[in-house]
Amino acid sequence: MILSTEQIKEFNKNSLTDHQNEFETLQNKLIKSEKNTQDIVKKIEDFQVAIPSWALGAGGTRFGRFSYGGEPASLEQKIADIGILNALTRSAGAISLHIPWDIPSDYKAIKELAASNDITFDAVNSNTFQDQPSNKESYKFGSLSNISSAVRDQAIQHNIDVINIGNKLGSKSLTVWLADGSIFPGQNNFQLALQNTESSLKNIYTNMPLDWKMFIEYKPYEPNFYSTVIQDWGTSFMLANACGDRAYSLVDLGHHLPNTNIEQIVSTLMLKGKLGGFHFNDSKYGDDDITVGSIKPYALFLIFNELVYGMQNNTQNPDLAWMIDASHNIKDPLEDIMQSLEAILIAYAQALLVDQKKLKDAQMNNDVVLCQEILQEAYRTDVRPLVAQARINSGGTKNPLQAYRKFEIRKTLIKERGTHTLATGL
Ligand code: RM4
Ligand code: MN
Ligand code: MN
Repeated sequence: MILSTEQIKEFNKNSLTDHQNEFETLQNKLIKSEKNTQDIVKKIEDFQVAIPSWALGAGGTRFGRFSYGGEPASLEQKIADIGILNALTRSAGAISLHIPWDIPSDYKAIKELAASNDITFDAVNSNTFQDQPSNKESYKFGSLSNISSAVRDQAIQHNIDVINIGNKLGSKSLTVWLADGSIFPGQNNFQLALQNTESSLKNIYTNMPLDWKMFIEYKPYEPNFYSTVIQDWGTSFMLANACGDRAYSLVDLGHHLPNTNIEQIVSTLMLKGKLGGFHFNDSKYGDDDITVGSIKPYALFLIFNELVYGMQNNTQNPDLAWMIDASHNIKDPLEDIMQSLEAILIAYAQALLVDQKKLKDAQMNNDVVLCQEILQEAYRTDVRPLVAQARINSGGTKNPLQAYRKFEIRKTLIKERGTHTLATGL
């Protein structure tokens, strides 16, 4: 299903006057506080978030999975879904492939399909947390950290294969997330597991093309419940440093123990020029992978405040690879992703409103009350007209979710694909 520019323009027409009024009111308010609205809108327009190839079907838990009609059954259909998201939002201009769940069969055709949907290939993700039928060795007791060199070699080779696949598509980065760890005390020698992981990662690193980056993701627990080899940002940072200049840490919002100060982690990594990738989702208890901003929108804003500060001040840190890493158990995946995209752009826009200069002055005067006022002034501003304006400027819809329902996209997808398709992924 392809959405035409005319359809989108026609849809926007209905609410354009209301939108313009809302936008102008906000613009006038922001001018009074010396904010450059055009500049902010342009920044929102430029913000592109990759959609993972494994998040377009219904997700599940270990207790079950409730499928969704019209799920994409092939990589081609997944790209078509992201094409729809991108046409409506203009902020989902990339796909992040998970290998081996989504290995292209015809590279030329896949590249053309992606290009015709204005989609680029972002980081490729390796998978050494599941055994594949073609694997000789098992990852039951770890992959890059395994005590057996045969298992480690297989996992290293898989990552090299993933790099080669990504390279053919124009990807420029590899994300490594390891499930490696132990379920019971005494099961692993921590030092040996870490040493093995470091040497395996170094091996993969030397096999990356020179213009590639490696992102090392961390996570405190799950699927291992006692210890995880790359459990936190410190371990990821240490490993990235050991690998070299083009290795970075990756922050996934759900990969922290409850109440961790993620904004401070972001700030530290950016100061050290080592924050490379970012996975968005939200959670209440663990790696829940639910809709961005659905549980802790203020925390998301504080994180964005540090991201914006870092993007403006830390030239030592590269441009970040943004991705939504969420799972959709009971919502239409495309609607859920649009809600996440909206939450991301709202938090970004709010963070762009923070008066950095005033905040610094207030900090220098130890005016704690004023510091909080400055942050909350930005957070409490309804920035939705800025986000809508950015979308309209770049050819998207004023309200993607409304448009999606108005155009009855899910109904069309079910008609095209059937009710019982199944997407690859978790
Ligand atoms: C992990 C992690 C990775 C993702 C897998 C599917 O928990 O977040 O980024 O690739 O899930
Ligand atoms: Mn992740
Ligand atoms: Mn995760």
